[in-house]
Amino acid sequence: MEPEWFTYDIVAEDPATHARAGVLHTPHGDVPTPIFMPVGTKGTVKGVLVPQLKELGAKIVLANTYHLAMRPGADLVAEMGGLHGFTRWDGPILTDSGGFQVFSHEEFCKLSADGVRFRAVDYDGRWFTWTPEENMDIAQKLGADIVMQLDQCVGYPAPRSKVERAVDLSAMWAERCWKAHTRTDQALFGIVQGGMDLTLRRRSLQHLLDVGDFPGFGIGGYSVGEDHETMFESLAPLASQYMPREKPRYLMGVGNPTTLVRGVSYGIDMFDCVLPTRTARMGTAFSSEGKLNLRHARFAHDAGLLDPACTCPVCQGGYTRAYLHHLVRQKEMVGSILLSMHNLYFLLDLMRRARESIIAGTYGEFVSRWMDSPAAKDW
Ligand code: PRF
Ligand code: ZN
Repeated sequence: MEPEWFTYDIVAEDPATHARAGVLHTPHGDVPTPIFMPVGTKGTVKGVLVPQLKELGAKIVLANTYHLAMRPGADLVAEMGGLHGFTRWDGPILTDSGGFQVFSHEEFCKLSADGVRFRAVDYDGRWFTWTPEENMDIAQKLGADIVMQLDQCVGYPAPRSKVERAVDLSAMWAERCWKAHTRTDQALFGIVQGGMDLTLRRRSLQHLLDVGDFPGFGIGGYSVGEDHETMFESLAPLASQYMPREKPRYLMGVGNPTTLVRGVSYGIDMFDCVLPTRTARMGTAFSSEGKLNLRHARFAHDAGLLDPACTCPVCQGGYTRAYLHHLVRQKEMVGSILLSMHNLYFLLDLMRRARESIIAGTYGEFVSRWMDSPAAKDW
């Protein structure tokens, strides 16, 4: 059953590409699409406070069911008013199932008929078993606006038989998640798997369409070691020709600017990735000139702004590259914070401008301009 308040409106469709601009309505507010969603795995976007996230223009943030189930535990979060009450972010929240995290330590992960048995290697190393029903129980206690089904993500390259098994298992889990999920103020998204094979991708999508009327769809299993062209070979037709037009499409765990720009042209609506915040903590910034590594000695005497073309609070605040270089070299927290803010803004603003150009009917030109710009060369 589709929750009555969770609707997706398409506002505009670009005439030259498959891009669309829309609005996702959730109990904690509207989300304009296309959108980039900052990642707050453990209940905080690393280094960025809620008022700053709002100032940057974040409309929805992610959290992770696996990490929060380990620490502090779903019952504790529920006791504190769910993720909204606990974290003080009062806007829309999406939780990923944790399937991806569990399968990322393949040697400590066993599939059983009933679910997945895994070792919490990031925590105390204990063994846990999760059924799809238990996973949904945790997601419902955390109380995000959008929750993802439990799925199996396969790396690349992988034998076809392995990808096929993951498609079948993810389909079975989709059905069990669908049946176990009862909160009507929360939308459950199915996840399309199938590796780089369009036939398997279509099979996975068909399974989901057979299970129920999911209010939206994740596209998992990309950006797992393949190059960009390999990814788009199956992703482009999947998104632009086969996924239902009237439902939001969420490309999971992909955050480099050029992939966002191209993904939108194939009809992707939502993205998330740790890239902006993780690279920021290593001293790397997105910019209109391409990738900048602020640790580099060439910035030591650079009195210029981080990115003169950027309208984020950091670039507008007048911070020089020399200062950022110093902070990053000295491992000062504020260096990570300022770069995280700039990088998040860069992707949030990129999607905001993409949306405007879709509404203006000029997204094809937006893509060409981006691909020809120095910003595109490193990503
Ligand atoms: N499944 C889930 N989360 C994910 C992925 C997936 O395949 C990916 C793959 N890029 C990122 N996050 N549940
Ligand atoms: Zn900036």
